[in-house]
Amino acid sequence: MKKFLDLGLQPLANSYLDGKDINKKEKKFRLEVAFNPKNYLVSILNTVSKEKMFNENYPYKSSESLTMRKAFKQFSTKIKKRFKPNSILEIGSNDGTFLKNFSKKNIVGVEPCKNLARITKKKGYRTFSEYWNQKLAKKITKTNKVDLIYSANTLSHIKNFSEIFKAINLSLNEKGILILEDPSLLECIKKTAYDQFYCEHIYVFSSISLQKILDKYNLEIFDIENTSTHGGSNRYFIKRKLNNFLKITKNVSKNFKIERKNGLHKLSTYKKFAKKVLISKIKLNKIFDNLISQQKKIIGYGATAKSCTVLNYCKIKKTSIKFFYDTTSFKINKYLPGTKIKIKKYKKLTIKDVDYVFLGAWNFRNEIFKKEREFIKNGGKFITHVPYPRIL
Ligand code: DWN
Repeated sequence: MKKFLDLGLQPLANSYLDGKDINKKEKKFRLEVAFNPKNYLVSILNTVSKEKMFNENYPYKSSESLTMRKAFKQFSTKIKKRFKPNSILEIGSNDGTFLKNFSKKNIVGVEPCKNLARITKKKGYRTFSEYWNQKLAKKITKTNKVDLIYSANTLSHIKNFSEIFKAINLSLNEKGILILEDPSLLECIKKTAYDQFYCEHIYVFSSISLQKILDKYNLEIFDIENTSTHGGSNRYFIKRKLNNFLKITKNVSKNFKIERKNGLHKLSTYKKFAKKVLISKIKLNKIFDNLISQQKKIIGYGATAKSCTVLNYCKIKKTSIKFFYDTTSFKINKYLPGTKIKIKKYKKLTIKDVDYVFLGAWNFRNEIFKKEREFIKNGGKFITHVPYPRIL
């Protein structure tokens, strides 16, 4: 493993603090990112146990953004049309934003965070509130293997992917399809989106690295879609190597080629990226310093896991950002880890209350700008750090 980036001491990204805990010492870890020249995998070096991150207090709900609700709905329609699966398993079903687009008898969810699993169970969907592994795979699919397994923004969170793929191989029909969706390493590098790295994002995959992993489990990518979700993601369509019924599309070789052209197989690319990250930090600090010297009122929008990395790495303090707005019930009236900036229940932005807004949820910029068009029309401004720090 070749270390190329040090994002400093970081708290756990989704560990929002209660008011009573604000003076307690937080657990921190060194967020370092490395490249493996053998399998091209990019991963963080120091990991946190899954139980500390994904438990009954997990605050992130996919349903909080219209963009995600729409994306899952549209993709569900596509799946039904293209693959006509009779049985589906979703690994990491969160609060059921994808799952609810299917009939209750056709889909099963796996979600270790009990607070989220409870939401889908209440709606009548069969949900196993456990970590995905071979034991669970045997329990769920003992008699009937499934036609399709879908997992979005989950594989990147699991250190031991060997167990994941072994469990998938146990559960999937011979002609079954596995669809994985995760942030694209290429987009992360292109956009200097270093905030894709935090405790939960153990890996940020490229298609060339994912195929190297899949080789070990006799699986192969037969199609790839590049999507705009979460700042640029890849949707990988995967089959068993022995299944010759599905042809490998040109998108696969196209993605491999583009990634190699952009040097995702070379350490030098990541070293260049690390230099850009440092420049990004300096520029973002300059923007904040300048606005603060003019006594502008700055707040944050979207208390994301990603913003934990940015704020702690750039050492942006609670004196710089008054508070964050967020729509998620689990986050409201809590404090951001590390910086201890308060999170308030979302209210429409007005120029009377705010001058500048730091876009924590930059990946939902279009949705947010649409919602806040009055604020923008009246001269309200946003601060973003992606693809480079600037005022919008
Ligand atoms: O992989 C992960 C992704 C999918 O979700 C997890 N490890 C954790 C989480 O990461 P994140 O917190 O960076 O995700 P989002 O989806 O960028 O978070 C958006 C946040 O912004 C949510 O807390 C909801 C909030 N929000 C808001 O308050 N108003 C979002 C929108 C669109 C809004 O209009």
